[in-house]
Amino acid sequence: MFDALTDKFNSVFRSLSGRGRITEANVSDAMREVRKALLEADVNYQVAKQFCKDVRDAAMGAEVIKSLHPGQVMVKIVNDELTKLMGPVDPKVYYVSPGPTVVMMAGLQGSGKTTTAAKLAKLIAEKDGKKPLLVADDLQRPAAIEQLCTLGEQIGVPVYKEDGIKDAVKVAKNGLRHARKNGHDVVILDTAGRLHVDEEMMNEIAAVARTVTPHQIYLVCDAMTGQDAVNSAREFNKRLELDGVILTKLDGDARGGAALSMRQVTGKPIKFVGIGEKMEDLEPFYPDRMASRILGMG
Ligand SMILES: Nc1nc2c(ncn2[C@@H]2O[C@H](COP(=O)(O)OP(=O)(O)O)[C@@H](O)[C@H]2O)c(=O)[nH]1
Ligand SMILES: [Mg+2]
Repeated sequence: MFDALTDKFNSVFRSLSGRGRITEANVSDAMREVRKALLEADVNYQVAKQFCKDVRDAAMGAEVIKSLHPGQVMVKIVNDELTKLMGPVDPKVYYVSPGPTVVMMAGLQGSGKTTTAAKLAKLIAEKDGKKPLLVADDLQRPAAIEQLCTLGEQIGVPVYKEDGIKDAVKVAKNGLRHARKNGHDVVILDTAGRLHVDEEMMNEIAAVARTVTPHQIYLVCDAMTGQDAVNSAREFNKRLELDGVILTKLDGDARGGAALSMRQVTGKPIKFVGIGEKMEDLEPFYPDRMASRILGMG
């Protein structure tokens, strides 16, 4: 994960530690290298620029230049700034009482909504002792319903579905009713995505959201698509009251641009990350742990 960035940071720190004394110019050179590395990692341009400025300011404030161990001081500063960049975030799922708590998944096609809906159901059933119901509300492709049913079976969570119906608002409403009747305290709605943000998809998902008024809306984004993920998140955020982002496929993301830019560009935190295809491959997101991992200390 993010190997190129880790290597680059480490070589920058090494170059600072290797000197007996460093100058302000050395720090500036180092930050130029860091900025280049961030841009190569597909971090948003403004975010990279601001990040480097913040690190430089903090470094001057901390008098890295006079320090006996400038490399170490810089590691700490960069670690803190990376943590700030991605946080703060509260990765808890909040439940309403009386339930059911309604959680809606939104996102582009292929981003991992269906998989993540099931992963999340498993997580909250096991960790929070909840009794979730998955609702198959992606009615665009028949295979989508089947896919959710297969996953539901695998994790032992029931799936509400209606075959041969195209009205996502109606199925969402009926799903909610079914949950109430059957004592489910959480409802997780899987919805339809498109390949790109378009009006039809946004209208449908906004209509579902208006009808069932979800308590939490998570946007599912594919980390491997880098800045495209961040830009589409910005579009979704204009239309839906997002509570946070679930960044999937982090296991296949060598660069890290989406993880590092998401919070700053969209204003929404990453709440969970997907780190594989298996049902247990969903983790709460902790900015400080991610920062340490990026710096090769995790
Ligand atoms: N490696 C990896 N694959 C994932 C992850 N999340 C989802 N996938 C895969 O991405 C593909 C699309 O996922 P799907 O849930 O069908 O996306 P949807 O169209 O948004 O519902 C599937 O093959 C999933 O197994 C993840 O965190 N890591
Ligand atoms: Mg799907």
